[in-house]
Parts: sequence; C-alpha cells; structure tokens
Amino acid sequence: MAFELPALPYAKSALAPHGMCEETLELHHGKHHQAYVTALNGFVEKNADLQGKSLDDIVKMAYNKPDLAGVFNQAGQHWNHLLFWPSMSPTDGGKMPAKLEKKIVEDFGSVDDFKSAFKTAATGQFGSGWAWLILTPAGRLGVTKTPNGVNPLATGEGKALLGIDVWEHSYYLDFRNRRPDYVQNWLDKLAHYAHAESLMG
Ligand code: MN3
Repeated sequence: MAFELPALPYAKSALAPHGMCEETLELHHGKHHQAYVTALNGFVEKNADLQGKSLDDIVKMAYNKPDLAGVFNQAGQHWNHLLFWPSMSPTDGGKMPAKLEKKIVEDFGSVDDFKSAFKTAATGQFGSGWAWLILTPAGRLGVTKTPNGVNPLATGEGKALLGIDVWEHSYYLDFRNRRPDYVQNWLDKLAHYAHAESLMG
C-alpha cells in the first residue's frame, strides 16, 4: 500500500485572509508535500524491510540510521506535514479552547509565556526545521524544535500536538525573510489549538 497525499482540510484559498496565500498552499501541499510522498514510496518500493510498515514505524526505525538517512528525510517530512495541515484552521485559527488553556497556564505560566517559548523555538531553529507543542511522557506540555525532517516521534521527546513548518517554502511568499512575523501571525491567526487539544487525550 503506497503512502498518499491527503487532501487539505480546507480550501487552498481559505487561509489567505489569515496570512497564508493560495499560492503558498498550492506549492507547499501540491508540490513539496507531494514530492516527499512520492520519494518515500520510491524508497519503500526498493527496500523490502520498509514494506508493510506504518509511517510511524518507518520514522522510528530510520531515525539516526546513516544507511536510511534518505528514507528518514522523506518519511519524517511526510509525517510532519500530516500534522502541519490540521495544525491550522481558517475558522478557529488562534482561538484557545478552555481545556488546553488551563493546561498551558499550568505548565507555562500563561498563554503569552507559551507563545513566547514557541516563538523562540521557531525563530531559533537555524535553517530548515520545525517547532512543536508536545505532551511529554511525564504528562507536561513543552516546546521543542527539530532540524529538517526530524520530529518528536523520532526523538522520543513526546507526543506532538501542534507543529509549525519553518522551512522557507512555508512562509517566503507571504513574509519573505521575516520568519518572526510569520511565526507570530501563525500563533495568533492560524494555529488550530482545538486540534491540539483533541490530541492531548
Ligand atoms: Mn514544508
């Protein structure tokens, strides 16, 4: 069973009023994410060890394995984008639901402190990568950043609840080189906190 590119959970133009234009989503979802899926399927076709494995299993088995570095990059990026698309919402972007807010206040002090920590991680990731809101194995919320295609499933840091793509392809058409503005806008207008809350369990 080959891996597939899922449809976006909203129209390609739906995020434009909130700072992510249709062309960004057209290229990012239709070209970049599709390319990761296509390349991953190419690796699986040629490697019997990968066949029949779930995406989670491939991410975990390929992480930090030099002979599977190419596989990891594609599998990791497919996994990351599967969380990225529902991490944004055209209708609920920026709206903080009560249960998540309570937990954020417990673990970060305030919503502003959480946003500040997340922004520091997302802007501090040198080069391409991701920043994440995670639920640690100890049951606390945390913020972490990862390079390239790495994610919290691979590192074992925790369960990813929300993920922002800080590769330049994610923001260059809308914000050019201004990554801090992209991240701030994302937290305030795009981030789908209700989806993050639904993953807390
Ligand atoms: Mn991307």
